Amino acid sequence: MTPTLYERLCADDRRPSPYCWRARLALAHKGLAPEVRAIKFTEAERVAFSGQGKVPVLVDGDRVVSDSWNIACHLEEAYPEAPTLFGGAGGRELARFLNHWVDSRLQFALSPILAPSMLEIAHPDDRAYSKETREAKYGMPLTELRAERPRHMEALQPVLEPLRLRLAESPYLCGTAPAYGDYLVFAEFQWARCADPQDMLGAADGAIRDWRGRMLELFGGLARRVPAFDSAA
Ligand SMILES: N[C@@H](CCC(=O)N[C@@H](CS)C(=O)NCC(=O)O)C(=O)O
Repeated sequence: MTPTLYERLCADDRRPSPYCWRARLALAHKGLAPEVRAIKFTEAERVAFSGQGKVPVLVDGDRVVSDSWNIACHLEEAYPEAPTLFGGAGGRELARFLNHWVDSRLQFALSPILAPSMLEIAHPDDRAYSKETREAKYGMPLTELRAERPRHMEALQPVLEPLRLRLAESPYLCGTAPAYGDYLVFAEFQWARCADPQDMLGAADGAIRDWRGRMLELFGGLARRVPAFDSAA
């Protein structure tokens, strides 16, 4: 039975949510092509059956799984014959650590850069909600946050350093082939690529750029073929 994935919908059919990209890529890694149902921020009631209001939500047979990490763990357990996402118990623990690093460092650094762009690509029905919640989060109008972009781009630089070092020595974060650790990190760049016309990477980031290009080609160009800005190709 085909699984169903609920994910975020923005204007012009954009799908920027990094959490949802983690799930999309994890499903593809397991050879699964879900039916995707995209919902607006103001349609949280459509996933209320999962006991919460956020996406991604996966419905796989009689299982309803919310939270991208829970989805990855479910897929690893439910599809043991398909390629592994974590490479064993130790790999899973390390991926969980990376999940926390991405959420608390990489995403934390990207969020103030991307928040004003997210308002620009918000679905028309979600604009008021997006403006109100994001301005409350940052404590300032998003126009003022945009003016601080150079400072936030500078703050992003040390956060990218572990990626520069790792990708200078290996084609993928997880080694010779991509796995969940790659999807965790790549999903953040895919978020940026879907939301913002300016590339987040600079002159020092050749190795990250090359890896991002390889990630865009995976699974028949799954991530490349969605509406996005070409500057981050
Ligand atoms: N820890 C969750 C976070 C999920 C999450 O925050 N999803 C966003 C995707 S856009 C969401 O639904 N936000 C709802 C909101 O901000 O109102 C995960 O890893 O899946």
